[in-house]
Amino acid sequence: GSAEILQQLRDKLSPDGNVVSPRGKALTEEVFGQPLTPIEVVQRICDDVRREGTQALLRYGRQLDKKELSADQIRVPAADLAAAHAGADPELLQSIRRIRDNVAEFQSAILHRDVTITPKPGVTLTQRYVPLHRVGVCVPGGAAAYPSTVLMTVVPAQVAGVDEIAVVAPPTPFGAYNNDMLATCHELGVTEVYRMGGAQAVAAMAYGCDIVPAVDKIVGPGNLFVALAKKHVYGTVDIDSFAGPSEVIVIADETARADFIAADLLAQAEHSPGSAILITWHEALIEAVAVELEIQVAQLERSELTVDSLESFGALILVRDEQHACELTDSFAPEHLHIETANPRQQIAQIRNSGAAFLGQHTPVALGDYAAGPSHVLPTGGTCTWAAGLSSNSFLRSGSVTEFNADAMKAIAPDVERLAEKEGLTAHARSVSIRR
Ligand code: HSO
Ligand code: ZN
Repeated sequence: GSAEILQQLRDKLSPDGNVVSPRGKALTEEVFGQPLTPIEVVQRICDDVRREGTQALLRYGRQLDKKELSADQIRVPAADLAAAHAGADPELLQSIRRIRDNVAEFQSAILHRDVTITPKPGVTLTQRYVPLHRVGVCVPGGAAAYPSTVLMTVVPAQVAGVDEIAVVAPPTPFGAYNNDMLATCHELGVTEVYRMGGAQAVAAMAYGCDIVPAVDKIVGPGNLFVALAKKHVYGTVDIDSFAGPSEVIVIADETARADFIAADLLAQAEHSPGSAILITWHEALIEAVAVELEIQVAQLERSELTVDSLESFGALILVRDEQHACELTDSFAPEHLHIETANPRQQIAQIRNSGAAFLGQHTPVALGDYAAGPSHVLPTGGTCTWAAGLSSNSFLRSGSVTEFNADAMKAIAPDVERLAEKEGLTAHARSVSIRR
């Protein structure tokens, strides 16, 4: 039945971001002396960092990240950033500069611009957009290094005109000690980089402490604890959407190449956990892709993890027709949608929900992950029905500006007075009538 398939697929589509590794579970039990849920753990950490500031930040770094750092070792020294840059592969730096230009060009073009209207003589109404003053960017550093995440968060923020950008990464070889990540920060002109991760880093940026001044918004991906901490501090600061484990749905027809599709599914599964689903109405493609998956997976570097991920969160789905494929995709609202058909615009027109869409066989998702221009920080787990991916506009807030002249004020006054009287707010009414 359709409902049953939907449920099965939903389970596949969202690798469970709520699972804490056995190691993580044992560790938090050791630190807190009792079994706590991830939400409880995050609450404790955030409350402690808010109350005790730097001391709690250092303590949790020591206990959870197993890294003994003193207060003056948390911030990466300017000399270390410069050294990482000086020692970086020159070709990597050239790629980073080209990618920065691609991202900046797109993110500038989509930036909201102030809108002013004059609906009546003597009235001007403006919606203006102002950049946030100070933002914090979380860069992961557990399973792999992500210089690309620095590009996909920092460049949109810079384009928006954010004054101060703080980058935090856990004190690991893939995190704050990763040369490529540090070199990328330096290349982009980021001078504030901190060796801290997890919920404690999020709390430190939200509440501020001796080491890190408080920010206005925290963005960027992270593990479950980072995500829960961002939710916890929302309201004190703004946050971006919930970016959990990565997902892709590939829609393909008889014109698609099985080897390309297999490569696309594997690229997503490689995130492990990463969910990778093919939906097609061309029956022969299912078998062809399955064969290709077998061949290609053996050649990959992270092949074991990738196979695990594919087995748990992968699927090859045969549907009746094109329309069915589009409906199914829409109801899952995937983070990434890749349409490999003869005329992908025909399908995308029927699909409302996807964090980012990639059209045609020459547009693998990896182009967007690394270089095209739109940010790769995207809503996952079906949240793109209400959330948008990160962009330069995520770093603006809007406000209105209203101005009336005397005649225009007198013209609108009766309506204002009438409503104010109805609400029993006579001082409101009087602030208008006194001017007539
Ligand atoms: N697919 C990830 C982004 C990424 N891929 C970074 C490789 N590096 C989330 O959109
Ligand atoms: Zn990716």
